[in-house]
Amino acid sequence: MNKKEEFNKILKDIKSIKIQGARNIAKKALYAYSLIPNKISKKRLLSSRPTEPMMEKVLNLAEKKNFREIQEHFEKAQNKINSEVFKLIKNKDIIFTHCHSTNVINALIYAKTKGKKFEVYNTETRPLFQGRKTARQLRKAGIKVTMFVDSALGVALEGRQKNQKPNKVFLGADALLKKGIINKIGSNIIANIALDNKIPVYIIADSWKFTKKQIPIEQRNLNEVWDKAPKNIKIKNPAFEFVPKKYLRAIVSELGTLKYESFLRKI
Ligand code: RUB
Repeated sequence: MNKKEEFNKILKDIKSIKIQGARNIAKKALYAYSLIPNKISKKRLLSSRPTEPMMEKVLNLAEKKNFREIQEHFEKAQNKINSEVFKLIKNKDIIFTHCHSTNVINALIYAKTKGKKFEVYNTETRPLFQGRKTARQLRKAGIKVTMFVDSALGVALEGRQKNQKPNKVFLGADALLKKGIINKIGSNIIANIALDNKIPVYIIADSWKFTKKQIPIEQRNLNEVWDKAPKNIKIKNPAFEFVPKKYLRAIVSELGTLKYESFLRKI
């Protein structure tokens, strides 16, 4: 494959969600940009997933800085996040998560390899089922996983018996904003139900996802929801939603485990 073909393949994989999650997208976009570093390729990459400020951050940096230096940030930040999440997890925890977040999954796997005993509840995350990817990766690492259909997330969070009720929610984020965060559609209702059930919600996210800009919510292809749907049926397929900061216990980033206001001051 020549550079142009490789660039186009990455772009296609980002658009189709084969490469997904803010961190993976930003990492791969940086690599793709290194193949063809010009304004047009930057523009094409940025328009592939509109709700991804981390991708914009790394591509802006790539115009001025050395690629390797930027690349190193991902691992360094993840290591710090891992040690912060390790401190949060207690033995016998049931941790609820949604969609597929590499920041969350890496931290859970790290905690497991360092001996923490906990289990995970997750959602399948329709329409593209990123929850299956999460379940597979966690299971492969030896973590007990129970997956729920999305519409059962209330049941999952409420837990029929005390020992079945999640006691922490870990969500990733695509964007960290002044007033709250943006993450996969469903995150806001999860945060609401968690609050009603006194379950703390932690956002596990690299601080490079922070932006002062207004971030559009990506509307995805309707065929993802219902391929060849009858005509005259309206379908909505928003990929993400906003979660206000009042629902969040803390943000766990490479800057530490911080209350939202402290995180904002630090960033
Ligand atoms: C993925 C998603 C993830 C965030 C954070 O959505 O909502 O929670 O992107 O992920 P999609 P990470 O599958 O539509 O990209 O921790 O990997 O940056």
